[in-house]
Amino acid sequence: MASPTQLSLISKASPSPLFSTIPGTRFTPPTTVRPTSSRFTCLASQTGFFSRLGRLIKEKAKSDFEKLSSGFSKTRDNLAVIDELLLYWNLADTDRVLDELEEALLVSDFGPRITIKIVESLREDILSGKLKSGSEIKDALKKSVLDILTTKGSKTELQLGFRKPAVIMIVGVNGGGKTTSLGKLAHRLKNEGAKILMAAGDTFRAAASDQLEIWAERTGCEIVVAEKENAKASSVLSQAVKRGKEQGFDIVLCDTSGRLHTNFSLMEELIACKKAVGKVIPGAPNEILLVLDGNTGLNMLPQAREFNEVVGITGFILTKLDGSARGGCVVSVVDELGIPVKFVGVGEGVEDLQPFDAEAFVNAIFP
Ligand SMILES: Nc1nc2c(ncn2[C@@H]2O[C@H](COP(=O)(O)OP(=O)(O)OP(=O)(O)O)[C@@H](O)[C@H]2O)c(=O)[nH]1
Ligand SMILES: [Mg+2]
Repeated sequence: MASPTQLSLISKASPSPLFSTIPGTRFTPPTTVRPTSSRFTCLASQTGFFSRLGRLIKEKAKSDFEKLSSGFSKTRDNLAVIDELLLYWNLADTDRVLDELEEALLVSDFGPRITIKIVESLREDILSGKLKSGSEIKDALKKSVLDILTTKGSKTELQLGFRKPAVIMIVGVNGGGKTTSLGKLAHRLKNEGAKILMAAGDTFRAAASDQLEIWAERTGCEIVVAEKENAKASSVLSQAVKRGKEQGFDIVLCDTSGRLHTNFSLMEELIACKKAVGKVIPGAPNEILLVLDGNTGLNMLPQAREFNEVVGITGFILTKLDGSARGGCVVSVVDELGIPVKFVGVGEGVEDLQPFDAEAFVNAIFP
């Protein structure tokens, strides 16, 4: 196991407006900072810091509909045929229209189970006379999708508990977008005044910690990396969380190496990481977010099931939706696993991680 001396705390400039910029020092009293209306200005030790932080981030997302909407443009294009179908809909055409609607949902990776459920419920309501026009059918379609997302994956806000620091672990298969998502998440949380420590838990590839260091620099966060090669990921994470606790960080964001969900020993390493973090702070990690590549569509389902069985996933981050026309997988993954999508990645820039909002999503794909 790597000893604490094998690990170094690389202190990057930390120009948080609310906290001391000197690494390892206490918070400056909030009274020395002029609060702005959009910023959260309360210390973590005060009641509700984390729940308010989660809520605030989610609320901000609502005002950034444009970004979410452009991220889903390819999926929207796939589904545009539905508008054309419904524009000229009449009762005699019901079977043909529903067949084509079914096809459009399948092409966008809603998955057969959800697609059939939605289409059959529409058919019933049309035949019983409950839905009488194309626009009523479209509203009912939107409502069905929204109902799935809100009943099965309603807790889309980050759940960070009450103890400082909160710990978030980012996990997933190779190349899904873990490190990038961690960097973007750090940016969002830091913008709301949280003091963030990154932990370079991907000890598998030498370049991995360099990549995270670039994100630390870009976002002005501090980072813990292993000094020696082949350090155990679990020791890096446990050292980082200790550091976070001793030095008053609000949130420790833990990167991990990419692993195939079918690789038993690598999946065991994740269990070790989770345990190591929990030994430092009982109850941690507060969130284990599984990064899923939107381009893989329905193939993400077995990955999600396996990761969930091994470490217990608390939420998904769906990445690369900007390049994917398969955005329906958002719905199938929530429906199949009953775990909320918490963020969606809609580009490679620092601002391109959007908190997931079910209503905004439905309006983005069915305008
Ligand atoms: N277009 C787009 N690209 C993304 C998004 N998220 C990540 N990427 C890109 O995907 C590639 C892989 O991202 P990483 O963050 O390195 O993925 P990772 O899961 O950490 O990879 P490993 O550590 O190798 O397992 C990079 O080129 C990212 O810029 C996204 O939401 N949209
Ligand atoms: Mg990575």
